[in-house]
Amino acid sequence: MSKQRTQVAIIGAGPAGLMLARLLTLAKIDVVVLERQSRAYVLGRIRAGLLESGTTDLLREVGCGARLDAEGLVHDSASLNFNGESLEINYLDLVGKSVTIYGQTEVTRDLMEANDASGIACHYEAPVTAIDGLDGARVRLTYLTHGQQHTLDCDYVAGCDGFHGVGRAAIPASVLKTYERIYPFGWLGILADVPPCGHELIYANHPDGFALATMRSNTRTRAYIQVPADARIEDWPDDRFWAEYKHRLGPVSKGVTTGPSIEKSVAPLRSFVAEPMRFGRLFLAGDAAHIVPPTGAKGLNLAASDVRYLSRALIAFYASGDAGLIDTYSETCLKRIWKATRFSWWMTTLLHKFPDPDGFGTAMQRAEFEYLKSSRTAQVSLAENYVGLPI
Ligand code: FAS
Ligand code: PHB
Repeated sequence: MSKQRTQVAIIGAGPAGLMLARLLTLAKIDVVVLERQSRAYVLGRIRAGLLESGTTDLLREVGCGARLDAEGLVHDSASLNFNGESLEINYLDLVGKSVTIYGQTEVTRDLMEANDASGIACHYEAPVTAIDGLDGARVRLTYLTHGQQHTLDCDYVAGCDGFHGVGRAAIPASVLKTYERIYPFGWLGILADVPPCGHELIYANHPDGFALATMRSNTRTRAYIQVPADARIEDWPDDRFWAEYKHRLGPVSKGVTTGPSIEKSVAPLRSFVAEPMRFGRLFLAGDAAHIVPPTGAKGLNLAASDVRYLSRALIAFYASGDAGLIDTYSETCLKRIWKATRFSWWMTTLLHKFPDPDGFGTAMQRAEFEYLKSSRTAQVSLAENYVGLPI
C-alpha cells in the first residue's frame, strides 16, 4: 500500500527529482517520488553529458561519486573552430577549474541506485494528475498507478517534472511570468560506439551550420549537428550524418571514426525561464522552470544547483522552523539561472548559422571570434561561465 502522507512530495525522477530526493533523505526528511514514465524509459533518455564541478561535487557529497571518479572524463579545455580555424579555450589555465564528461544516463542510474539503497518511496509509471491545496495547510497530490487513482498529502511539493510537467501549470496564470526564445533550428545528435575524434570537445561554427564533437567515453562518441527545426530523423541516415559532421568539423575531421549510430534524436532549441519558482507550498526545479539551448551545457547543471538551493531551504525549515531560505528560494535560483541563460544564448548566437540576409550576423560572429583570439580577458569570461559560475 503506497504512503498517503509525506513531508516532501517530488514530481519527476529525472536528475532534479532524484538528486533532491537524495539530499532530503540524507537529512532525514521523508520524501515520496512520483515519476510518470518507467524506470527503463527514464534511463533510456540520452541527453546531457557535461558536468560542472559544482555538480560533480554535489554527486560526491551525496555518495554518488565512485563511478563518476572511475569513469568520468575530466576536461581542462575545449576547442572553438571557426570554419576550420581553431582556438583552444584552456579553462583550467584561465579560471582554475575543469569539467567532467559523464552522461546524464549514468548520473540518473547512480542516483536511482543510491535512492533504492536508502529505501526511498519512488513510484514509476505514476503520473501526477492534480495538485491541490498549494495555498493551504497541506498539499494533496492525485496520481495514477495501473489505472487506479491515489492521493498523497504533503507539506511541500517539488515540481521536478521537466518542461512538459504539471508543476508549472499549477501556478496561476495571473502569477506566472514566462520568457521564451525559440531558435530557428535544432540539434541532431547521435551516439556511436567509435572513439571520439580527440580528447577535447570541439564546437564548430561552419558556414553550413554548427557541429559539436563530444563523447561519453574513450570508446563512445556523442556527435551533434545543427539541423532545421523540423528535421526528421528518417532523412538523416548515418552516412549522411557522418559526411555533414566531418564537413563542418573541417581539418580536424581526419580524426573522426565513423560507425553505426546506437541512438539518434533531434532536440529543439529554446531559451525559456518561468518566474516565480515558488508558489505557496510548490517549488519548481530544473527544466520545469527553465530550458537552455544545450550549447552551453547548462541544463543538467542548473537542475543540480536548483535542488542544492531547495534542499538547503527545506532542511533549514525542518531543522528549526526557519522559512527564510524558502522565502528567498526563487530569487536566489533565478539570479544564477538568468546568468546561465545569457551564456547559453551567447554561445548559441556565436556558433550557429542564423538567417542572415545582409551578412551582419555572420560578421558579428567572426568579430567575436577574433576578439576571443586576441583577448585573454574575453577568454576568461567565456571560461568562467562554461565551467559554471559559483553557487
Ligand atoms: P527531466 O525532464 O530530465 O525530468 C523530468 C521528469 O519528470 C521526467 O522523467 C518526466 O517523465 C517526469 N514527469 C513529467 N511530468 C510528470 C507528471 N505529471 N508526473 C510524474 N512525473 C512527471 N542538458 C545539457 O546540459 N547538455 C545537453 O547536451 C542536453 N541535451 C538535451 C537533449 C534533449 C533531447 C533534452 C530534452 C534535454 C537536453 N538537455 C541537455 C537538458 C537536460 O539534460 C535537462 O536539463 C535535464 O534533463 C533536466 O533535468 P530535470 O529538471 O530533472 O528534468
Ligand atoms: C554532450 O556531451 O552531450 C554535450 C557536451 C557539451 C555541450 C552539449 C552537449 O555543450
